[in-house]
Amino acid sequence: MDGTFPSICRLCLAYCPIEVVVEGGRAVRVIGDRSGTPYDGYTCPKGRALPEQHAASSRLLRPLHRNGNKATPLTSQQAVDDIAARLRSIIDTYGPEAVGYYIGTGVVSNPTGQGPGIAFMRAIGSDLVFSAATIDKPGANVSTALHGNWMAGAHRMEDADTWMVIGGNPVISKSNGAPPNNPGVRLKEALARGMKLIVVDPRRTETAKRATLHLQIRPGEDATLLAGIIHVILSENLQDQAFIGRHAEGLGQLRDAVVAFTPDYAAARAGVAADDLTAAARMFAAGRIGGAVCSTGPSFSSHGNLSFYLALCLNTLCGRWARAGERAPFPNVLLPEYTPKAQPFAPYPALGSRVLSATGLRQNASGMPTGALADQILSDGPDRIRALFCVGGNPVLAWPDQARTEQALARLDLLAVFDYRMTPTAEFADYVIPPPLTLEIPGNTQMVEWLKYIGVTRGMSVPWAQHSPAVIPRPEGSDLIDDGEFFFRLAQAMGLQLNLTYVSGAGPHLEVPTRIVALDMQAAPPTVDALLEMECAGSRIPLEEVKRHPHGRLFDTDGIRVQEADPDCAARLRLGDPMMMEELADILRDSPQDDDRFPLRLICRRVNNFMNSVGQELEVLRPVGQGNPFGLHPQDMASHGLAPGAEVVVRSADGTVRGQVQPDDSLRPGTLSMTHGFGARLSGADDRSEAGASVASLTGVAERDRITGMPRFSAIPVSITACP
Ligand SMILES: Nc1nc2c(c(=O)[nH]1)N[C@H]1C(S)=C(S)[C@@H](COP(=O)(O)OP(=O)(O)OC[C@H]3O[C@@H](n4cnc5c(=O)[nH]c(N)nc54)[C@H](O)[C@@H]3O)O[C@H]1N2
Ligand SMILES: Nc1nc2c(c(=O)[nH]1)N[C@H]1C(S)=C(S)[C@@H](COP(=O)(O)OP(=O)(O)OC[C@H]3O[C@@H](n4cnc5c(=O)[nH]c(N)nc54)[C@H](O)[C@@H]3O)O[C@H]1N2
Ligand code: SF4
Ligand SMILES: [Mo]
Repeated sequence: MDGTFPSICRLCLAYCPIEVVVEGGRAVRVIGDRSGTPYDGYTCPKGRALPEQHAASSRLLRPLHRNGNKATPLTSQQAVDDIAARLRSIIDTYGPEAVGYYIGTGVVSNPTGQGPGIAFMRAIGSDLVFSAATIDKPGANVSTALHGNWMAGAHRMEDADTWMVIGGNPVISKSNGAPPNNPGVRLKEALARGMKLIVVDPRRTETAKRATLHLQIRPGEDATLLAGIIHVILSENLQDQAFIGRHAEGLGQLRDAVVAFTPDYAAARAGVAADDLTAAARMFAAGRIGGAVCSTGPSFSSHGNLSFYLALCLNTLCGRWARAGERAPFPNVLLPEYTPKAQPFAPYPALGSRVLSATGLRQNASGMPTGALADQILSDGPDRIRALFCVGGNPVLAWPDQARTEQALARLDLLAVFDYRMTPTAEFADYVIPPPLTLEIPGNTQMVEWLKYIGVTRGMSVPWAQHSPAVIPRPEGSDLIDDGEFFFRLAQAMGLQLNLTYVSGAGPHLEVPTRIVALDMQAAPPTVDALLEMECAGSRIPLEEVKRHPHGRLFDTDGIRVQEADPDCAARLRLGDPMMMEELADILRDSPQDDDRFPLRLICRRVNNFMNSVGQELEVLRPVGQGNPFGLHPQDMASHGLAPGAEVVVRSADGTVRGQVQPDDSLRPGTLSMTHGFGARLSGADDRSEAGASVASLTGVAERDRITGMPRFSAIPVSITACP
């Protein structure tokens, strides 16, 4: 049916409300929904390219079986039956632990599919479920475990007097650091009302340009800088002693651990002015409401857990948590009703019991360490992974050490990739299973709310919800299968029972008890609509009610106030976790060494046209021939004798890439900036330089975080030389 339909863009976690113009059963145009949503009609180039994404000639419309270089189409039922047979034989020979599952960022587009997939893994008896969370910000959940959580949630930026964003650029990423609903405008409003914004970033980003104070840090020194800020707050007695006295412990240990991080020492190491560091500490400690939020910058550049932990300590020292009587900062709408209480949830173990034999790394509060997944495939241990489901991910470009990733994928007995296009990862697959795309399936905004469980101060902080039915039919003659239906049919073919689990919380801190739903395995596969219904059963506002507002709605929060702490609550937030304090002491011991071979530091940056590797295939987002030029400060261009647009080779200890260099005066001198997600596979004969330079081939696994296995994706020592 033709017309203009309200819907939700689900390409990134902002979930912007959109209107889709449909002609002849095809989406022809996407515009922002201006009907008074809290997004004010915002869209980005990716969202406006949804019509091209859906109609792209590169899109896969039926499953493929690949054998060597030959790819043969097959029906979705054949794919299910073939994979069931091969999996049965692998499990019979090696046991269920030979099967792994990797959840990539693509599942953001249809989160319902993961319930059946994870239930399938449980049904076969394998706990080897990995996700991109452990190569993103695993420190978010690990630090929450070590520090404890606050049951009412953190302060909202919309109310804040003072705000600090550490290594994030929410104006572009719509992620950590500002609300996802049009973050640029939300920041502008907050600043206009007088909020002070501190941004810590080696680059003068779109967010840093708005900052009251920008600390242009030397990459990799966030923990040093934060320890310095805490030093100033404690030595000037700026902390909220009443809050700490009632709700926290370990102040003495933290105070001792930061003694050596004087403003002079910390600022010199972090490459900022000592006066600016002191000013940042005073600015952050002033005012009643505020928050410090870490994002990928500190996570990627080493000591990620510690940086996230120190940011939590900073919030606790200054009492940046919602108090009794205040409005609940994250009022659930499509999540269940719960009671936000002004009390701590005590720290809990950051490490699980499951040890991966290849690396000795353990499951952590963010999940299985994806940074060690390739090792698990290349291992000869008893828990070697031989079959992998890769759902909505692109390991070749996203995991560290690209050559090693490719070696691992090539070694698998069975690789099933769930993707709508032939990525460099899909080129290694035995089966490629394409799903329908967002405009062809229903969806709702529960996912955006759910983000609050990943670390703190994230997710939607206004009571917004929207549901969208499918707005266009699937392409004629296609045989597409969504992830949920696939795993249901696979379980049916293997005679397994699937039980879905719905968790509302972080670790053991649950807002409501976990719900388990047993699927009827004799019935037809649950549709995406049915899975959405199951997910939202028990939501504070019934899904039926949300559906009555096709353009979405801000639901009221009357009466949702933060409650007093339980009178017998003895839980305390922990400021001086011993493992973290020890890591802080390590930082004092090993000061950074300059390496003449690699005088520059590579940092990563996201851009508006791409969502990780998504969007590369569309000409509207990436005109023919346009790669990912490297950014270098004009001063460094000059000292290397490079002209704008020069062809260069960038080298790290782990690899080499070629590309063009462009001057970028927003960078801290001494850094080189690249955008990830570009590039082709390394093993393969043809020249694919038009795919751009792959950052993954410059990264290695030598410096994985010892707790999470988080690889180094930033602050990587590199050199640059002109091509002859
Ligand atoms: N060097 C370097 N490495 C990095 C990063 C970096 O900045 N630099 N970033 C890290 C971070 S933060 C992350 S989260 C990871 C990301 O790691 P991945 O999630 O593995 O990588 P993506 O490129 O996001 O892959 C998403 C895939 O999902 C597919 N997809 C899109 N929509 C759908 C859908 O509806 N269904 C299905 N089944 N598939 C779909 C896309 O085509 C794409 O191939 O990479 C990490 N790796
Ligand atoms: N348009 C767009 N949006 C996206 C994505 C995308 O690819 N494109 N990806 C999505 C994903 S998977 C994620 S995880 C989020 C990530 O969201 P963000 O974390 O906001 O990611 P970036 O925008 O790359 O911002 C990271 C910043 O860290 C800085 N940085 C690098 N090294 C350091 C360091 O050592 N210390 C400090 N303090 N800063 C450092 C970089 O200069 C950069 O500005 O974005 C999501 N949203
Ligand atoms: S920011 Fe862009 S990609 Fe993300 S949901 Fe909004 S329109 Fe879509
Ligand atoms: Mo990410």
